[in-house]
Amino acid sequence: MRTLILVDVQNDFCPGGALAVSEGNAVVPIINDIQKYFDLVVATQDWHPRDHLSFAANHAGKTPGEVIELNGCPQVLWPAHCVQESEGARLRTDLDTSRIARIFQKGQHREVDSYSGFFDNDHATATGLGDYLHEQGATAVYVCGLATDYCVKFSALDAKSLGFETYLIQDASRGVNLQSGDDAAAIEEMRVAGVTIVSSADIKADIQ
Ligand code: VGL
Ligand code: ZN
Repeated sequence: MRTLILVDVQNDFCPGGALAVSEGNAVVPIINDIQKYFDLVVATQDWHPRDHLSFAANHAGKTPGEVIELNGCPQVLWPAHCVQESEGARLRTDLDTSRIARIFQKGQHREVDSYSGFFDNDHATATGLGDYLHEQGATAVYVCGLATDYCVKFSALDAKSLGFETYLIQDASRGVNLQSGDDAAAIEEMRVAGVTIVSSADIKADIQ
């Protein structure tokens, strides 16, 4: 059973948004084009309270890009983004949402970030996505969206460690690239962990 996981295809991660990913909007038509090849489509949504401690503005004297320690974990500080109920937190309006069976929100706990769609960064709290996919009989999981070097990567690594046959759809994802090359390094990290790297063209060719 093939499942597509759409990671954080939200306004704030696209050009003009608070934490814009270069060409973030370019993933939308690619994703719209491939959804029909999957038995199940789910999405994740970064969904932070305004006082979230991953926001630089919530730490005196800190600026985005700095790294602090949060609950014993290194935490990159970000511009305020994907604040619950804000326009920036909405899924892109050009994303076809008609086949999305469920949306899993993450990053709601003020004191811990949640890059993965499956767990908070400290792995203490699950979002329910893993149990849901197991209940639905998902075996192969295809991950794409924003951003390759953060939420897409951690979602794919968790999918793999939960026992799913895991794929990254490379051209349907884009990276933040705080440092240039972060996206390529993330792809290599996923590959080494056993994630298979594919393109949207592979998906169409396989099933048609
Ligand atoms: C993300 C940084 C902070 C992502 C979310 O969706 O990749 N990155 N929050
Ligand atoms: Zn976030």
